[in-house]
Amino acid sequence: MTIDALRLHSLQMPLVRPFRTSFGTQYVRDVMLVEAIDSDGARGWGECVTLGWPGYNAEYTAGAIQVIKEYLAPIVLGNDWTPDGVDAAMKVVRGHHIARASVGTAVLDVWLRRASTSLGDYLGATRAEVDCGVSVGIPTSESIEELLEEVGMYVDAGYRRIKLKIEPGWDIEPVAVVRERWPTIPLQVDANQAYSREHAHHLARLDEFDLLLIEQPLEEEDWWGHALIARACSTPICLDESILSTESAESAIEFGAASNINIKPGRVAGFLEAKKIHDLCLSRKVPVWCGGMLETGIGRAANVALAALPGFTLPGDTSASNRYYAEDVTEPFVLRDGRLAVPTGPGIGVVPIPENLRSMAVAVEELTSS
Ligand code: OSB
Ligand code: MG
Repeated sequence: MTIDALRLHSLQMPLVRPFRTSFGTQYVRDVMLVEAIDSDGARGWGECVTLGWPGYNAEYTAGAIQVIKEYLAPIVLGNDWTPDGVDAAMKVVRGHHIARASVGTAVLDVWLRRASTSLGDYLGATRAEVDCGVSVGIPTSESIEELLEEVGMYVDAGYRRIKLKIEPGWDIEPVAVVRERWPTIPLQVDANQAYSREHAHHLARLDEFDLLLIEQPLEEEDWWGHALIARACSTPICLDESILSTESAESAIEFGAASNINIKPGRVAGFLEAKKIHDLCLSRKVPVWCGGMLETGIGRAANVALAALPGFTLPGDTSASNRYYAEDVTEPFVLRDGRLAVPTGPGIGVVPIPENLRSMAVAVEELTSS
């Protein structure tokens, strides 16, 4: 299968409400979709899940587009690929995992569509639907009432787990009031690296609220710090930003820096690496769950297929389309009984609605080998 063209669709999608985390606030999702086209005209899609600025990790959308144009497209275009082959070839570009994942997923999608195989079947999905959680930002007003209102809306919608974003100054109190209002709902928190090692005893105050986990309290590279936090807290520590590969996942587990892992296919450079991390964690009995990056229906379809693997025993940040967007670029993903259905069609199983793609696109660039 030879890839003749990569089309980069840059979209601007207004969020239904601002999403504030410890690293900043998003009002609009600027995201890029990669469309890969092979020499027979077969097409596939991959979502580049970078944010618009380097606040979550070092990547950002304009940088990813640059890396794809300058370095990844010349590797991929005009050559004959298998999914493993293209991911391995792109490793000559250090870092830039999200950019690599977007191209690799688009190529994988073409390949699977040609083989009439769904991504779920290809990865080894064992479920037809997945349990869904929801990630709740810090209210821009910093109002506890507003937080309770938003969480209440998601609980009423049927979400099976609530994740609260925290930062110093917005942690113990919001967690306490949400736990008091919903004494049994599965609850967890995500700090996005906002704390330091000195906060170990402060974070241990969260132990009384029966949380599933505390996600990424410290900086990405602070392995020892996370091990210290894990010793100080009885709540399990989960890593997101720190986990970039199967090797970093194994290091985190062996080192005692994490006892469960958020797998984001973009952050680990693609779905094949995501599956390897899943397989490792399953063999070690380390629970994993599928993270999210405010994906459109394209990224969501693929994430839901991954989340259907047997080791994904915790609900993921795989929420319904209407948690993010009034209108999605694909047919919307709709929550039923707190779950999303795994697409069954070939490849990722969904495509953009042409009219929506046109109206949401702010730029389209076509890269070809000639
Ligand atoms: O840290 O998990 C995170 C969104 C953007 C960047 C980082 C994160 C998130 C979320 C939202 O928590 C998850 C989602 O619903 O897509
Ligand atoms: Mg996170």
